[in-house]
Amino acid sequence: MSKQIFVLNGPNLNLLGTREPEIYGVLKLDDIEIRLKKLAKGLGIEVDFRQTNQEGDLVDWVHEAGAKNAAIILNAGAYTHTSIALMDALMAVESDCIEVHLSNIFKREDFRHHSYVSKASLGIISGLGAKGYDLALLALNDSIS
Ligand code: CA2
Repeated sequence: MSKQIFVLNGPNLNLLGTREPEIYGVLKLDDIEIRLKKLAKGLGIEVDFRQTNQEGDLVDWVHEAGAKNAAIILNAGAYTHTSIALMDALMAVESDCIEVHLSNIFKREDFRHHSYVSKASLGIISGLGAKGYDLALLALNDSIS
C-alpha cells in the first residue's frame, strides 16, 4: 500500500495568489498542490490536498487521517493561533503532523507567535513559502517509511 499524506489548509488560503503577495507569495493554492503532487509522485506518496474555511472540517479531516493512518501536513491558517479543538484532534490521533506556514509567523504580529497546532506537531516550517510544503513532505517521507 502506498504511503498517504493529507495536506490540510485552513481559512482564507483559497485566496492565495490574489492579494498580499509580499506576505504569502504569488502562487495560488492550486499551484502549490500541483508542485507538491509532482514531488510526491516521485516518492511513491499519495497526497490528499484539501482546503476549508470551517474549523470543524479541519477537525473531521484530522480524524479521517488518523483512521487511515495517513500523516498530515497542516497549514491551519488563523486557526493555528486559536483552535484548541484542532489541537485536541491532532493529539487524539496517531498520525504524524508537520505544521507549515508560508510566512514567518514569528516575524509578524505577537498574536501569531503562539500556535496550538505546534503542541501536537512533530515540527514546524514557517517562512519558506510554498517550499515549506515540499520540505514537510520530504520530512514525513523519512518518518513514515
Ligand atoms: O503564513 C501562513 O501560512 C499563515 O498560516 C497564513 C494565515 C495566517 O492567519 C497565519 O497567521 C499564517 C492567513 C492565510 C490568509 O491567506 C491569504 C492569502 C491571500 C490574501 C489574503 C489572505
